[in-house]
Amino acid sequence: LVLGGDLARALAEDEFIVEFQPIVDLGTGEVIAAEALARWSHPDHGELPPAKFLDAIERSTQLAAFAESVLNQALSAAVTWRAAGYIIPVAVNVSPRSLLDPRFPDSIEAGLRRHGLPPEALVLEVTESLMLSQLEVVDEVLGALRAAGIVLALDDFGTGYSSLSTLARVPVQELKIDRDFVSGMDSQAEAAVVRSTVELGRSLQVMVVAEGVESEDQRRRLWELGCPAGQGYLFARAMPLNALLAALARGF
Ligand code: G
Ligand code: G
Ligand code: MN
Ligand code: NA
Repeated sequence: LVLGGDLARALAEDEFIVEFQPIVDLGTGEVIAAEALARWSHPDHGELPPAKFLDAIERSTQLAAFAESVLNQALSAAVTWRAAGYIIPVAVNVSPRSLLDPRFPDSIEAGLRRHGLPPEALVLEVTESLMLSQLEVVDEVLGALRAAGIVLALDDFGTGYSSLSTLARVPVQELKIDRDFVSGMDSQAEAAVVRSTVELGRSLQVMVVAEGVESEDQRRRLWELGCPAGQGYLFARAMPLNALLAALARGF
């Protein structure tokens, strides 16, 4: 149970931290991006995953402050790895509700400016809820982000709220195949979803990333299906910035 006072303290005390999971070129093994994943470094409960607090934040008045904190940590990390010679974007997850805030694009652009980063240094991973998909403001917000040159990725692609209807409306440059399809590739149906998504990506000329790649076998099958990129425990778990920098330097 997360209480409002807890969240306020956590934000004031910078208890929300960000770890980074590499996204890898399935052909060369090179790291081509890193996804920022939030954790709550809780004084009493240790490190808590998003499943333990994200709902509470999204229902609270603290969502914008939380998103701002994650964005700042992610952009600051991108500045650090770019200075070390790794010119790869950072991917940041966006709560559906943030897409209802007309000031959201400005806050993103201001963050990039503050960190002296070009728009292509950032990928925003979005999903949509059914309710939100009916609202024009979401389209305006996504349009403004796209117009500013920020790359949009459709997260959890193939699942309920992140599907073909969204793709038809939202100007995305990347599809992230949900990990359920990757773990289920042994079955005909899941393999077909992966294959179709890869083909969709090719015809739309957008990047495709497979999530939840856990085995060498899955990596090989994805590559055979033409999937260009992957992310998952096979390559690395999310890790603190310092560990990512070390891993980039020595190779994965
Ligand atoms: O890191 P982990 O495997 O526990 O992430 C679980 C879920 O939390 C994923 O769906 C991920 O998209 C989401 N998530 C992680 N960090 C953030 C964040 O900073 N903002 C939002 N909105 N979602 C996040
Ligand atoms: O929804 P989103 O794609 O943002 O979720 C990312 C989540 O997936 C994070 O919670 C991350 O820890 C988790 N994750 C990353 N790689 C793997 C993996 O190989 N297997 C599983 N089961 N989860 C993974
Ligand atoms: Mn994601
Ligand atoms: Na996902």
